[in-house]
Amino acid sequence: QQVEAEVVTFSVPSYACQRRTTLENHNTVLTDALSLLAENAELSDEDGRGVAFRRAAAVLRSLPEPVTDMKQLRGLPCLGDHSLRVIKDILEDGASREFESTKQSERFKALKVLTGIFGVGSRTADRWIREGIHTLQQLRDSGQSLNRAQQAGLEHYDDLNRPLTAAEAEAVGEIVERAVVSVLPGAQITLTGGFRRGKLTGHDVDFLITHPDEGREEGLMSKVVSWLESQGFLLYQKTTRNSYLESKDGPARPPANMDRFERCFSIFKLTMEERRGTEQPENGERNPNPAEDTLSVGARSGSQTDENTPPQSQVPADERRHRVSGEDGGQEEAKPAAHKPWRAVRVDLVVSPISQFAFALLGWTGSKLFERELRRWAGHEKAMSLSSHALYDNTQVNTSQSVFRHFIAALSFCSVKIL
Ligand code: DCP
Ligand code: MG
Repeated sequence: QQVEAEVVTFSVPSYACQRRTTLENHNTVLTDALSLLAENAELSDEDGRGVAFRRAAAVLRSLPEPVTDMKQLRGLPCLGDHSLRVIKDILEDGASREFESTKQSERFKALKVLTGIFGVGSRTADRWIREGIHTLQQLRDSGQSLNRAQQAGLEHYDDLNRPLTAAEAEAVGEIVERAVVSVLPGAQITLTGGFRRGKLTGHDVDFLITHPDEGREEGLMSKVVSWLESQGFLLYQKTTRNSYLESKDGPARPPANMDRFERCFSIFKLTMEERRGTEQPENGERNPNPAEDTLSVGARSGSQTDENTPPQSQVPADERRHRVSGEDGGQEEAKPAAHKPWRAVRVDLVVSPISQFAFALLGWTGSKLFERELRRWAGHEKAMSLSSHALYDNTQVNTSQSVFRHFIAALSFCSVKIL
């Protein structure tokens, strides 16, 4: 950061994974606008534009103070013409017409509502909108056939769109731990995703499961699912099997973005008892009003994280509570729980063999932009391919030897500690 003719300019590395970004965001107005435009692009299947806006938002989020003058942005990476135009409008006119009109547009609102249904992606939502369906009621009245996931998504819409608190994530963690330990003692579960990065709220809870003896994790997922089902914890589940070793020539290189671990997309039924378990007052007394009770912990909502917030283990517990900044623009307060003694919660379970655990943990800690940038950095700057399964040295034919050394060396360039 230098002072140049009274204008503070900033210096920021190009890749998000090379930057340390705290949860404190000094440019929320700008990042909220760029994040909404990113979301609109993603929902319109314009991924390239979406990533460009996400990268621009991430750069602004990493700045140590508010931007007040376009001159401060000189030399910053990832700010394309389109993003600069939006920033300029906000700095000079107080608002971006593109941001305002997108936010108000019927199409954007309908895409948000419809893709808010678990199991509905942007293509399905687009098809429905073209058929005149913009609201949940119109969808219910339309007689459209919904698959099992979408039916569950529609049924539990309000719960699944209400942010989860860290206390609720912890309560889910206890259930998953009981399931895993009952069916395979010695197996280990790790919280991943946004809650591992120290976010105070999330849209789901993600877990990675492994066993210290290679191979013992095989068949684990179906047993865990059966246990959860038998105890009445599952409202919905769909398991996809591990396809990493399918190629007869050995491990196939996984596609750049998705991993091939055995994975269970599920919706848990989290009862008031389970939720209360993690926030029991010390004297053992319970709040007579359960709806208030569950929202008393971590009720400060909004999304907080960024492209390279350190994993939770690096953030002191006290700080986790208090550091708040907006990631996706949301500063929405958690609404009171519905008047029923349970809520639906999206939970993702992933099983990894111990030999791939480090890569899986890194890949599932996120954020999505951080992962994307880390892979781009590995590929472009280090000639390596990083996935949630392995790291390949693109310049070597047989890569198995030196990979881990490279991996650790690579991580030392990033503000990530995973082991
Ligand atoms: N992930 C990824 N690419 C995807 C999907 C997931 O890299 N297409 C990784 C990074 C994510 C993690 O998995 O951080 C978990 O995915 P989520 O969608 O659950 O995202 P978060 O947990 O980060 O946020 P949220 O609070 O919305 O759950
Ligand atoms: Mg998550």
